[in-house]
Amino acid sequence: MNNQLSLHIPGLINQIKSFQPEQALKHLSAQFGEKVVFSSSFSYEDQVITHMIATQQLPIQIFTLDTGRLFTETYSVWSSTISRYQNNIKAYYPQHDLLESFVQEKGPNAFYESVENRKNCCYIRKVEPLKRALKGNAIWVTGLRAEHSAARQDLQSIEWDESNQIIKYHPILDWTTEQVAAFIREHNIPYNPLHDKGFVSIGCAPCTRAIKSGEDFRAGRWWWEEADKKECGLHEHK
Ligand code: ADX
Ligand code: SF4
Repeated sequence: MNNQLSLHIPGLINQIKSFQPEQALKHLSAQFGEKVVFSSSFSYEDQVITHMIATQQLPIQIFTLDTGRLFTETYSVWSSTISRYQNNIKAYYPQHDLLESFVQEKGPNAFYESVENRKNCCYIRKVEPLKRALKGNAIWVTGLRAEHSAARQDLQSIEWDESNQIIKYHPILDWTTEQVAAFIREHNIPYNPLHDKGFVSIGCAPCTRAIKSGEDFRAGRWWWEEADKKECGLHEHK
């Protein structure tokens, strides 16, 4: 932690500790202006945060990482979100030269063949574009929730991201699934219909499946890999 930005963390934790997520987002954007950005994968959680940002007209740039392999349903909820909120959602894409040579060399579904291929695909389609999206910003808002995995239980709602040199803020880290669902219902927020079909954590289509009741929330992500390999590099702690 040698970046000047990280010095804000203790003060911020103190300032927002009694705030609801809506108020905290407002407070952070008042303090850091347009240097607060929010990454949305149009998940249940992300839709809650988009609603909070849009209805308060906060100057927080919402962005998504379009891997090119998302579910059709994800593109539909992206579209209905723009219609509902009339907001601007910036899409980041993989660098075409990196992707072209990767697919040329390894084939379109190389992620099933090895963890190395899978991590390279995630790097090209998500991590590298994420780095461009975060560059020069101060706060990265995410929809991470503690319930999603054991590794996420220990997160703090405000934390320092060493690899991206940015402050991360997870406004609904401690919300339960029921709280998220109730908020979505109450405000009639558009959401990904796959959530009604057993999909909990939704990423790219070839790498996500529905889970059975009682299974770990992230069991449907990269299900063919061992649990300790399942991280895509967006969030370092997993
Ligand atoms: S991942 O690391 O496994 O891919 P997960 O799907 O749990 O992440 O989502 C956690 C948070 O990461 C989301 O709430 C969102 O902030 C961010 N995120 C994940 N995927 C994307 C994406 N494709 N575009 C933008 N943000 C994303
Ligand atoms: Fe590639 Fe699958 Fe990672 Fe998406 S989740 S970037 S398709 S390996």
